Amino acid sequence: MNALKHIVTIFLLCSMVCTGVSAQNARINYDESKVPQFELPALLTSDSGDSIRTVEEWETVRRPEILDMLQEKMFGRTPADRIAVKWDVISENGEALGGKATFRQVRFTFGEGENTLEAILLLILPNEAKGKVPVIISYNFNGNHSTCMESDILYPTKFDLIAAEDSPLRERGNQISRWPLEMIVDRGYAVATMCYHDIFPDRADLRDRSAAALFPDFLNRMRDHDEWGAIGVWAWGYSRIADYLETVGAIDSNRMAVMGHSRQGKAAVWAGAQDERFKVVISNDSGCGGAALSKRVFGENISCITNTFPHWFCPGLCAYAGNEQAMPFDQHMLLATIAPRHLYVASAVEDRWADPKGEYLGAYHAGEVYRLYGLKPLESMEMPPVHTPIHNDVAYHIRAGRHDVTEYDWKCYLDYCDIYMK
Ligand code: GTR
Repeated sequence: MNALKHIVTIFLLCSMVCTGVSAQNARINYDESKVPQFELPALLTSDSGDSIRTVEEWETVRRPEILDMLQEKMFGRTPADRIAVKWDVISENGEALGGKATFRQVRFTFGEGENTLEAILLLILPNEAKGKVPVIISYNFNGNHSTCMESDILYPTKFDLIAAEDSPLRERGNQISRWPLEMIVDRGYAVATMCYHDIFPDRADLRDRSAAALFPDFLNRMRDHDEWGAIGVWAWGYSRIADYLETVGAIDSNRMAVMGHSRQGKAAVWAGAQDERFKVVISNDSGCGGAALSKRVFGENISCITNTFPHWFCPGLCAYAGNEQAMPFDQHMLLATIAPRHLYVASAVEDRWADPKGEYLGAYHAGEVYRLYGLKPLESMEMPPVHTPIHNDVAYHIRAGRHDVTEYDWKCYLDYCDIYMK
């Protein structure tokens, strides 16, 4: 009898959870005709109501206001404190990729004493280079070992928290299709990649194992409305990788690009917004909280993202769950803070969850600031056809297929970097 009661209870609980999930899914809009009328917050009007007419006014008044608002209401505040970082080269293989590249693994040790965190960077340098090379910095999801077949590439430092003993994530090259390293190296670029779990293991309960826990006052700040979330910490990590690359003789640190896919694309644009060393900033399918306009409420929305990933943003973002029209900012403002540096937003046709049109419009509306600099942004509100990249100072493409990073995406990014970073 008791067993029966348990079964009934479990069944009832399951159906409650499922109804919750389907009720939430029912609220996801995929119908363009149901996109609400919305007004985007003005890029070129200051908080005190003044028009911003010059680059100087933008740089001294409006851009800092926007960055401050994004810290307060979306990503949380990046701590100003500097923490110690030590770099140790742990291996160097000059014969990687059939002799085309040198693979260097570098251990980053953040912090000192008891409270430290380790991360491993894989730096891939083209062997055929004449002089210093440009570099593309990009996190990977499944570990450095997932990007290639080289046998000596180490697992991420906190892999045991993320991947069980028999997990397919442990297979070498399990995301190799996202990393056409030979093509990138052949075109003269270095790649610097690190597993994002090394910086913040991507689970709400693992915050105390992340780089955030190295900062003073970490525990007291945890519930502050503007305490930084994982995306902020990943963005901070991108900058720490740039610090190291500035010390590498083979790298031209004036030509550093940051590229991220999806959640790492959100982190890439936030890193690009805050750190002007990134000369090209690439958002691959970054969607909600990245390039896509939130006020369209198409595909993933603020309610879903803050519920499913409570650790990604600052707690204050929850104020806009189901209430996007009250947001005093939108993603075109985030993208505009990257100007006059180069911005590339890319989408995939089947990736409706990320709202390709919203991603395009985010980049399009950022154009107002690029125009202030005399640069050429996206010129039409209409999206280009599939596989027709626009490589203006602000760039965009949409390709066929699903949420992913493909060789086509990389080829487009390299073509763009050839124009603006070579
Ligand atoms: C999804 C999430 C998106 C996107 C994606 C990813 O589940 O809802 O915002 O970040 O994950 O990172 O692949």
